Amino acid sequence: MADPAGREDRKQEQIDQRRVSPQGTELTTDQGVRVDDTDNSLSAGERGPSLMEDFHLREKITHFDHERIPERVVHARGAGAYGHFTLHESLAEYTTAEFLTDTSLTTPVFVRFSTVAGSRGSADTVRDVRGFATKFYTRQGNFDLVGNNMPVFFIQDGIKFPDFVHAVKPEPPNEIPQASSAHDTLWDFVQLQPETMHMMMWLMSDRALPRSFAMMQGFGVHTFRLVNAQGRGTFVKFHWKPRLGTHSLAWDETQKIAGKDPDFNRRDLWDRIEAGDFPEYEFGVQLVPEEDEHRFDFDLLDPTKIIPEEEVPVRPVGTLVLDRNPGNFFAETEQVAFHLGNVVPGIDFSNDPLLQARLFSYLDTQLIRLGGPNFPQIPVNRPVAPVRNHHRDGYHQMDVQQGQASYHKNSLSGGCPAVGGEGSFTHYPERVDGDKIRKRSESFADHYSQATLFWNSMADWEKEHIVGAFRFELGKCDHVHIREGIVEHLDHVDHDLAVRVAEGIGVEPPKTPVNANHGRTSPALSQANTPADSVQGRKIAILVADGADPAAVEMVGEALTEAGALCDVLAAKDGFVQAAGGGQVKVTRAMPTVASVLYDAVVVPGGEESVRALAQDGDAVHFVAEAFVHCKAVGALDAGIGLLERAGITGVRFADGDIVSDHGVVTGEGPSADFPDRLIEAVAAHRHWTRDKAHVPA
Ligand code: HDD
Repeated sequence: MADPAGREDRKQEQIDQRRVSPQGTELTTDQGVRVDDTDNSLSAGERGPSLMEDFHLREKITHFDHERIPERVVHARGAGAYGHFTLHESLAEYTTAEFLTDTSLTTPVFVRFSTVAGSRGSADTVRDVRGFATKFYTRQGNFDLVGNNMPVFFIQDGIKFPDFVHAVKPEPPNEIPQASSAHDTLWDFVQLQPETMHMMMWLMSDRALPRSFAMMQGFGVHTFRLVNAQGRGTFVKFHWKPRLGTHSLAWDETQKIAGKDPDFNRRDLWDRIEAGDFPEYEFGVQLVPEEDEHRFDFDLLDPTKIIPEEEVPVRPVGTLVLDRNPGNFFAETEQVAFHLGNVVPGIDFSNDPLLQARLFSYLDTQLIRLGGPNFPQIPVNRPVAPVRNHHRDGYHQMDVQQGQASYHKNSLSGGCPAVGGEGSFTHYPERVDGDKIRKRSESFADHYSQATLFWNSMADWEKEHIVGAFRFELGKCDHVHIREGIVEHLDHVDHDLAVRVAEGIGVEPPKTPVNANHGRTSPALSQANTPADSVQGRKIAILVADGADPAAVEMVGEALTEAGALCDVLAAKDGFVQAAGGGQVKVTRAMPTVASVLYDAVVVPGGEESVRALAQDGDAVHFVAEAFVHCKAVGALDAGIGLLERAGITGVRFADGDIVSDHGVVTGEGPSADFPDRLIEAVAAHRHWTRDKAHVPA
């Protein structure tokens, strides 16, 4: 059935049927008996003991006692949203999956983004991989693409997953540190398991610090297989590319946000959707014919390798838009259950040993997490395709199954449900033979070439951030042999990298390179090459005090809002400030309730008196200095330039009659209609990483 917007959304209807609203209702027990008092226990006299007979008290407390379920063993912290997937180009040549072949369909989806290592209550902005899991509610059943924001993984074989997770999680004696890889056990694991090196390069890069879930790539990681109507298989890697480009926070900023607003990414996702600024991603595929399986200098089955986009281009075929927030975090985001084994006809697996282990793990973990085998009946997990089988009973059975026969084959229900009709899932009949062995394939042995490729592809500022991250993380390791071990591995990746890291952590730098750098690059890997042309959803702070220039506040606010950004006028106190020349300027937030790290840019409008007051306010001076150090766009008009000087900003050119935009610092004198445009350009560029900032204390 079509929804008012004219697109199919069976999933939304299905969820809506289960929504429970308190509007216009009376409080009842779980048995539907109306309650007269839920504030006072039943007691023997006003000051007497409570009575066992109080069934309402006991029911209320019992339910409360059982409200928590185990958090996910990894990816515990997450945020989700509904949306829809549309296909622009049919992949019928490669697959029979209807949602990838019929361009007239709109497929409802639920996406959950997550961090990996931290607990449910940990901060959003930690250095970590982000999960990017998508449930497509297709007409042929659910397809789950359970990916990450990095295209490779730490290990090659799933049997190592418990070891890896034990190493990265807080250490056993004291459960420290929370949601952080900067500790001995993780790096001990890494130095003894060099297949991790490629992923560690990604983890130490800015990819681990996304500005927004709407500015994050997604990857299916493994090589999967598409199967077409003739039964022909084609290897495939799945990609998500954000319309807003891939952008990251500064490391120092992430740590401060973790205290100021631990829900930073979650809030950003929620607010964007509420504001109608819907996160959007392009869905792309890299296709490799089966006869080309061995044409690469790595094994397609090795999940620590990418197929460089320059070798096999990503073919954009569809769009994902997230346009609806869930109505209840627990019911939807917490209870959603992804499983790599949820595939539809036309999509199949490869023999990647990590993928194969995952096929076991997801179903298994949901049994304990969601309390039994009927979790697929939870509204967010129910497919929109009809479910008919002989599964029966179990904890929390929601369906009232009819009929005498709960077995196949039967004659009592007319042989139904029947099997093997058109559109059934048929496993790809890949021929497999070999000895029963425990042995890693030789084709998985090169652990460094692609780590080098990643390093070579980085801009200088990205390299600086990576070196800084290694120094920070290894600097937190108490055991010198672990630091030394990592430097040794880094020398296999790149000599310069190893030397720079070693110099920061008190380890003897390697004298000569272990091996020559192969010199290859893949420009697609660098965030320097990502789209940076939109201010959509960017947050701008405008600092004012009594005497602010109201025309400048209005000009900047209107232009940026028009361009899609969100502007907050900040002052020492909430309410209003007096405008220069009379009138008032409305304050959106009091400065002590926010911080520069929660904004993408700061602007100081003119007004002599206002700027004099701001210059005496440590919060305001720090606000500007910190935004500058975090390489954000900084704007100032007229007297406002004085606050930039007061904040110690030097080394960039300021306005001298004309508007000047220098490394994202945009200044202007006199009334100028061009100022907002230059500011918008500076904000859209995201960050001005090459700015000289070491001299500014913040
Ligand atoms: Fe996993 C959750 C992604 C390897 C076992 N994984 C989980 C989630 C994501 C990923 C996004 C969160 C899903 C959600 O939002 O509910 N996992 C990956 C990727 C991997 C990967 C991209 C490598 C390519 N995972 C992996 C391995 C195993 C697991 C090798 C075990 C053998 N993953 C799990 C799990 C989780 C999980 C224990 C925890 C909670 C859950 O499944 O539902 O089964």
